[in-house]
Amino acid sequence: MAEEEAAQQHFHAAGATVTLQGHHAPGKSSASCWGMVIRCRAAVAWATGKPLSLEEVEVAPPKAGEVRIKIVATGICRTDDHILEGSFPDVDFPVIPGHEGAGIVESLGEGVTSVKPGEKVILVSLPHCGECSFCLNPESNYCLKSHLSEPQNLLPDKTSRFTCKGKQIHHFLWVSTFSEYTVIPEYAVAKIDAAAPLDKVCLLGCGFSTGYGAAINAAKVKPGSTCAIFGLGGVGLSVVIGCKVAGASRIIAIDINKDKFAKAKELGATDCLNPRDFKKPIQEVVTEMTGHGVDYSFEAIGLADTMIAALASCNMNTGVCVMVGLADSGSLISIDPMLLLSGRTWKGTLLGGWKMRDCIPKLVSSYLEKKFNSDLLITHTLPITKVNEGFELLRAGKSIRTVLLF
Ligand code: PAD
Ligand code: ZN
Ligand code: ZN
Repeated sequence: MAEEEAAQQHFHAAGATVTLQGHHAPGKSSASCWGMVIRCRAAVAWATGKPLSLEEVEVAPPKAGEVRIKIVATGICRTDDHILEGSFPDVDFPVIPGHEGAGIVESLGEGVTSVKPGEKVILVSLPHCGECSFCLNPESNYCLKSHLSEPQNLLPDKTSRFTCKGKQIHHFLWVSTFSEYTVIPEYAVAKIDAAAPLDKVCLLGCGFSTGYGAAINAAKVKPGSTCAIFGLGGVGLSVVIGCKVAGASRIIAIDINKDKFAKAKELGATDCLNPRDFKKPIQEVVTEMTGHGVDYSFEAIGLADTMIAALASCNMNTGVCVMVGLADSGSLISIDPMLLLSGRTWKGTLLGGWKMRDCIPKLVSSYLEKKFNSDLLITHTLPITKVNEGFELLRAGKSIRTVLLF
């Protein structure tokens, strides 16, 4: 006990005091927390429907095949709000949410070779085990270790690395980026260029990559084509960026919050529509505007009605509709089968279809080469202590992306 106390130390990181407990591994730098429990700040969701609570948590060292990461910045995505509402499937409480994060490798479990302490990384909520049949399929980005197949509320050995006030806290999609330190399997870590600004590229961990990839990979938008995007949050506006980069000639941006239109236009939208300004259904408006409907439509809201409207907005023959928004778990859609019989394609995408671990480093390089400007999505930057304010801004429709800093 006395020895353990003697091994306790404090150091200052990004303005925060982090307490370490345990012993230094022989040969490791004394500045590292190798093999020790770290006490740090995290935003914990104790139950659904409650605000997050900022707590001191203990983060155990990584086990074999795991990496402990110091989170530097994390975005707030609507999916995190779905957890708080209890509408995201199969989440166990208490939980540390957050899945749009970037950070620095702090220490490694046994056998980890692909990253080193000090390297910059983005945490990927869609892992890549590299062994399952989907990982081995070059066309697929869905790994059978992903949450929808096997809940990622605990690490693969079915234990958590987080405790708070003597209670076990669950991981979210393994990443839990609302904690100053987090532990995840090596195959959910993407190493990125050391020049990347973490407070900006964190968005590539979810929202940006999802929307951009929905246009580039899922729809495969062609130059000169027409597109309609339902929902102009961080995800929908990233679809707008993707359509623009792909060379679409007409990009119709649709939202019930007209305050989103200026940003949509800045990013490449040619037309902005508020369904509440029209008497007829918005799919009829889009069809009339374009002759027979758009070539590609996207739903980035998560509502059954707008999913059907998006489907009916693309042309009945070669139109492709991509579903991106996350509907409440258990909700159902009913459509007229004639919508599909004449040839329309209706599909969904997780994380924009990217094999995240391989593709994130390339997307970061494209960001650094200024192929796209995802910084324009960041409307607010707040300290983690103001995490609930970040959620309020999102719910009030006042932010696109808030980046939280530790
Ligand atoms: P957001 O809340 O920032 O944006 C949603 C937008 O939709 C807002 O601008 C709303 O005003 C608008 N909206 C709401 N209702 C309507 C309506 N009836 N008609 C038109 N517009 C409307 O969310 P976000 O951009 O962070 O995320 C969007 C969805 O995508 C959300 O459901 C999220 O959970 C999901 C998502 N999916 C993936 C994936 O891998 N498929 C990844 C990340 C996020
Ligand atoms: Zn796999
Ligand atoms: Zn997300």
